[in-house]
Amino acid sequence: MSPNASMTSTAPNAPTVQIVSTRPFDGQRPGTSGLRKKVTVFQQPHYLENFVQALFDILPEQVGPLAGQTLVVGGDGRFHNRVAVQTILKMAAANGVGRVMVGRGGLLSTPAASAVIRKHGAYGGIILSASHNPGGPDGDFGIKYNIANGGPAPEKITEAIYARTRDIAGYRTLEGAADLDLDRLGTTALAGMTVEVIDPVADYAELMEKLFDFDAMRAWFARGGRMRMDSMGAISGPYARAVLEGLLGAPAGTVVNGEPLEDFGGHHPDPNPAHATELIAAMSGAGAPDFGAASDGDADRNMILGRDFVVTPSDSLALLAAHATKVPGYRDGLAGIARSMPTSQAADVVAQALGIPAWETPTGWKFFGNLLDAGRATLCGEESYGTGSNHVREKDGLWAILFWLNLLAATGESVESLVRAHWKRFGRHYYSRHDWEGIPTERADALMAALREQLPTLAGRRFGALEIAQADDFSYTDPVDGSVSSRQGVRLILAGGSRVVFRLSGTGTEGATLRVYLERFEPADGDHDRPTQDALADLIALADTVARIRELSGQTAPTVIT
Ligand code: G16
Repeated sequence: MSPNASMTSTAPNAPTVQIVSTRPFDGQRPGTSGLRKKVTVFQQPHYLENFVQALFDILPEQVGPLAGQTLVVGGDGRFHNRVAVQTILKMAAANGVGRVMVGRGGLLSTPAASAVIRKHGAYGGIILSASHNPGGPDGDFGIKYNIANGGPAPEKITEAIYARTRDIAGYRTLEGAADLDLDRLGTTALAGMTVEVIDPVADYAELMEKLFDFDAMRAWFARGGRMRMDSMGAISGPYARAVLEGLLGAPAGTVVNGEPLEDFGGHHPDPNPAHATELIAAMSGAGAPDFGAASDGDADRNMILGRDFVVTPSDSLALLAAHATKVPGYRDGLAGIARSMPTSQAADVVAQALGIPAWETPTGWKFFGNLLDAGRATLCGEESYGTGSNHVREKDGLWAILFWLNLLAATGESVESLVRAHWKRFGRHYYSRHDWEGIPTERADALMAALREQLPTLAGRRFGALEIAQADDFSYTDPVDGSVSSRQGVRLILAGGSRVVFRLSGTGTEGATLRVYLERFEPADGDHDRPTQDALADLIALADTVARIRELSGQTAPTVIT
């Protein structure tokens, strides 16, 4: 026993509960999606433990008694995942949790964790992931808590965790407990807590079979339909292989980079045109497959491609919504469509045509939870390559990919022809996001402050042919629980509906990332064939003029354009 620990239970030869003294760490406030830091930060003694204990400390008051309850635990398999799972298991036992369901190897994709929480009526779950951020010893790690509906904890809970991390003085763990074998399915006991190692894929695959027309998709492959699914060395691999190559009979090799690796095999598992370059190249030219897709580190994001054709996430959401009734799980129609504020308004146009509500929420999947629980939205999506529905409470990469595959199979169309027909019917929202990464935090804060200061003076100002009609800082009042989230991004709304949005990322781990979101609408009978950056050129110039990005960031160009 370490000198700064005290025993509270003394059964001979059994692990005993120990309370370890600790001191608060700065900066344990969860961001857009949990606490994300460099692996080396998480490797500091007590760092993870403090956060987990803070969580266990606040849950009884925020949610209800934790003792005897079931928690789901798993992660995306990145470096430090196994170590962290063992730490959490011991702390869960020491904190009186009744049962933990953990994915084999400590693995669970984010959407699968959500599915398992919901199916088994768990109290909640702990997901270990830094999503699309790079992995490996020098990469990133992360932890987040999901509530009983399977979705990310709302701000009330994440703020309570943060508050607790600031005055934490000790954490509970087990002394004398060996690490558990997580690689064998089955049930073991850990100091009075049951640990059930589950197949990470089974519950998820069963759910997909309920939602999609597996016969039609099987027939699409049998007719010679060709697909390339790039798992980018991350956790979607086992899920995609089981569903596509297993249940749907896609040829072996349809899933590439399908082995989840601790460093993602050196991939930056961020499925967008800037990082999924292997896939973009493979989808080019006459011999390319019909359908291309990729997913991220924890399998909740998706990118959709046709041959020589990239679909924007905003268009993807709108198109899935427009065709939803062709898919078994959505045959009865949609209750509503929700999108994050910076996501293009393409989905709103579809919602209007369908006569259903369109919801606009702040960035962060957690904001969709109440709308889904209340039955006010069925499909949700974000410009950051996230799409999902009420089947779980996370965005779901493979679900979106199967939805597209189901549409290809049901319509006999190609990805490109579906998108072009969509634009012809609803108009096209040209869309791009410019990321300015690695800005020193003080500079980024100063840039946003200067922008906010100008807000009252911007409406009515003209920039060439463009006129700002409205300028504000987005604030959201949740229609279900009335909670208010303010300062969620600066919006410049132009006469005619084009938009420029500025916000700082809440998921980065180095300096600050300024995101500039650009959107311009081209009506149904307009020109849909312009290169995106050309179509947005005047908005890009306006963004730089108003926010003085180059001057205040000290950088000359965006680092990533998607
Ligand atoms: C998370 C959130 C998303 C958000 C994205 C980007 O995704 O769940 O809702 O859109 O981050 O956030 P930001 O712009 O603040 O970096 P993920 O896939 O990283 O968990």
